[in-house]
This record gives sequence, C-alpha cells and structure tokens, in this order.
Amino acid sequence: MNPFKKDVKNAWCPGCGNFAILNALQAALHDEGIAPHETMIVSGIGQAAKLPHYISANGYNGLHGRSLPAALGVHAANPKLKLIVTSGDGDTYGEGGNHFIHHVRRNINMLHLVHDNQVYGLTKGQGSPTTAMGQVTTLQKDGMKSMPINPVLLALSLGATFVARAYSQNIDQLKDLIKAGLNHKGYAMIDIFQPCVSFNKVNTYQWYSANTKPLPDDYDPSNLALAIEYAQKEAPDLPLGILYQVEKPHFMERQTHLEKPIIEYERKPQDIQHLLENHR
Ligand SMILES: Cc1ncc(C[n+]2csc(CCOP(=O)(O)OP(=O)(O)O)c2C)c(N)n1
Ligand SMILES: [Mg+2]
Repeated sequence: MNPFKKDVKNAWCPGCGNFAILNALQAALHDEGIAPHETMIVSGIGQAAKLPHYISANGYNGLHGRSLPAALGVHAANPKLKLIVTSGDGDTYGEGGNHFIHHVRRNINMLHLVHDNQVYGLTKGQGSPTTAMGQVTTLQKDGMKSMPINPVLLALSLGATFVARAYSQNIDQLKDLIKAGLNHKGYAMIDIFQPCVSFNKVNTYQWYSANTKPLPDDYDPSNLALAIEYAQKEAPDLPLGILYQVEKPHFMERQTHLEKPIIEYERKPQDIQHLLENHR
C-alpha cells in the first residue's frame, strides 16, 4: 500500500494528464523511501495546483502565482522537509514569472513540477505564457498575438542546476525523472507536457506523442552548450529527458549565519516583545 494515496473526490476532468503526474509522484516518493510526514507539497491556484488535496502529505495550496515564495518560506524554516512545488504553466511562468526567475537563481533545494498544458485550464482555456503564437483559444478567437516563452531555455539561462522535460503519458520516464529530481541537491525543475482534454484542442495526446522525442542515448547532461542547443528544438523534435544537471551549493548551504534550522531555535514571548520595541 502506497501511503501517499488518498481516497478523496477528484475534480479533474476524466482523461486529464494531471492524473498521471499525481500517480508518478506518489510512486516515486514511495520508491525513494520518503514518508508522507517528511514531505511538503506547495502549490498556487489552478487545476494543477489542486494536487496537494489529492495526496497524503503535508500541503499548502496558496495564491495564484505565489507557490514559490510560500515554498521558500517553508524551506527556510524547515529545510529537512522534502519540498515539492506543483503548479501550472500560467501559475509558474505568468503570474509567478518574477518569483520563478529569482527562485531559480537562488538554487533552492526542492523539486518543481510544472504541469504545462499550455493554457489557463481552471479558468476555461485562455492563452497562457506557453501557448503557441497564432493558436486559437476560448478567449483569443483570432489567435494568440504574443510569442510563447520557452521555459527550459529560460531556466538554463538563469543558471538552473537541474532542467528536465517530461510528458505525462510517458509514465515510466516521468517517474524516473521525478526520482532524479527528488535526489538532486538544489533546484530541480521538470516542465511536464500535460494534455488539457477540455480546453486545449491543439496540444492533445496525439500531438505530444507525434512531436516529442527522447534525448539521444549518448546525450551529456553536464554540457550546458548542448543543453541550450536541445532546449531550442521545436516540434516535432521537442526533447524529453534531463537536459542539464550540475551540482552547486544550494541556498540554505549558503546561509552560514544559521547554526540550525529556524524551527529549532527557541522563541519566547519576550523575544517578540524585544523585537517590537527595538525595531519601530
Ligand atoms: C492573481 C490572480 N489572477 C488570476 C486569477 C484567476 N485564475 C485562477 S486559476 C487561473 C489559471 C491557472 O492556469 P495554470 O496555472 O496554467 O493552471 P491549470 O489550471 O492550467 O492547471 C487563473 C487565471 C487568480 N486566481 N489570481
Ligand atoms: Mg495550465
């Protein structure tokens, strides 16, 4: 029995790619010998961001675009928790885009799963930062007029230490990538293509299957120039796998003024009083 499974009503549409991401995460955590009470799952708002409700673990479902600052707060207080952020493309690259930039450059020790369905799913299919130029959506009837961002290329340019791309239908590879991300020391980002069966009629299961390719067997994920080259590939050659991985000191390792995690410091009411009186 997988302790991360939870018997709860699920509001995702039948056939949604989110189910495979949830299952892969539960399986990967259990395979890695991590317990639910050691795990913290943080999200923003959206369909993807409902995931913390569907898994048996500590969770925080916050504000749209604000998953990363909330996650950093948790991590700074208690870096011993296995931290996972799970949110949508809109939440992460749109409303949360500024947080994304600064989170990556800090190399926070956590796994970031971005459910990239290339639309704003919860609000019924408006174009998101990853919707293709020209694509007709429920709002952009005449087609998107903006260029999409390339999340994996953006992460690489910001100095990310682990950048991967997955497809929710390739379940075994997705689970392996999640395990690799869980074991990475530093910020691990997986942008996961996730079909939205209700509101994205372009990027369907058939479309992703026809337009994605595994990285070559002899691919070297420590080569940044190669990663940048592959990250720029477009359909039908969108690459799946670990594009780049390198080890660097992570954020909490650089907080040398802290002798121990913040939650282990004893706080007395008079400490707070002292702060209030001396920092007006
Ligand atoms: C600040 C703010 N802006 C907009 C919204 C409305 N809103 C809620 S969810 C959402 C779209 C979520 O899209 P995405 O993050 O891609 O997740 P998905 O639903 O596609 O999984 C929007 C625009 C909001 N709740 N808060
Ligand atoms: Mg989305």
